[in-house]
Amino acid sequence: KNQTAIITGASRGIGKEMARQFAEKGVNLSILGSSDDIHQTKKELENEGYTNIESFQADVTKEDELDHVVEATKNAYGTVDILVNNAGIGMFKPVEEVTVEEWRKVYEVNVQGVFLCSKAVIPTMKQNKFGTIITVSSDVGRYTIPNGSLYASTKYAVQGFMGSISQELREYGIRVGTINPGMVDTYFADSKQGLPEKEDWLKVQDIAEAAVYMASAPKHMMIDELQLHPLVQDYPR
Ligand code: NJP
Repeated sequence: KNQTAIITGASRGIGKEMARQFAEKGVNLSILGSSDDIHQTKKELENEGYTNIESFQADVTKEDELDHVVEATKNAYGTVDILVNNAGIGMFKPVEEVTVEEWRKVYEVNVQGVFLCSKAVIPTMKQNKFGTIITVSSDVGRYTIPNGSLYASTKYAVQGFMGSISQELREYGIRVGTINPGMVDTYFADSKQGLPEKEDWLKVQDIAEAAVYMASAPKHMMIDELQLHPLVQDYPR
C-alpha cells in the first residue's frame, strides 16, 4: 500500500522539491504552506503528471489548522505515515537588533511549529505502530555562528525536541530523524532560488533525496541524523 505524507512548507524551496520526489515514489501527499502559493505548487505538480496531492493553506503555528490538515488527510487517504517538518524561517542579525516580535515569530514557526505538527500526527502513528517523523533542522543546530543567536538557538531547540521524542516514540515503531543541511539554494532568509552566487551551494534535490532515503529505509532501521553541506562550506567539527 502506498504511504501517505504530510509535508510542511511546500510552497517553494526544499519542501516543494520534497513533494515532487515523494510523489515520484508514489506517496500520497498533503502539502501545506501559510500562503495560498501552496495551491499553485499542487497545480504545478499535477501539471507534471503527479496525482494524489491535497494542498492546505495552513500555518504550522496554529493547532486547529493542523488538526484540520490531519483529519482531511485521513479522510482522503486513510492514514498518515510520514510527517516532514520542513517549514522554517531564517533571520540573521546582531543580537541587539533582534526585536522581541522577531524572536517570538521565528521561535513560533521553527520550534512551536515542529512541536504542533508532530503532536498532531503522533496519536495516529501510535495507533498504527508505524510512522516516520523527519525534521529539517540545520547545521547551526549543532554549532553556533555570529548573527545566529535567534535562528541557531531555534534549531538547537529542535534538536532537543527531536532527540526526546525519538526516545519516546521508538517503542511505538515510530522513527524520528533530523536533516541538518548547510547552505541550500532556496528562498530562505529573503533570498531567491537560482542566484548565480549560490551555484556551489546544496540544491533542493539534495535535501529532498535525504528525506526520501530516511522515509524509505526498512522498518527495522532508524536514521537519526543526516548532516550535509556543500564542499565550499566548512564548519567546526
Ligand atoms: O526556505 P524557503 P527553505 N506555516 O523560504 C513555508 C531549513 N534550512 O526551503 O508559508 C507553514 O524557500 C513557506 O511557505 P509560505 C530552514 O530552516 C535551510 O530553505 O507559503 N509554512 C515555504 O514553503 C527550513 O526549516 C537552509 O510562504 C510556512 C517554506 O516554509 C527548511 O530548511 C539551511 C510557515 C520555506 O521555504 C526549508 O527552508 C539550513 C508557516 N508559519 C536549514 N512559514 C538554507 N536554505 O540554506 C514559512 O541549515 N512557511
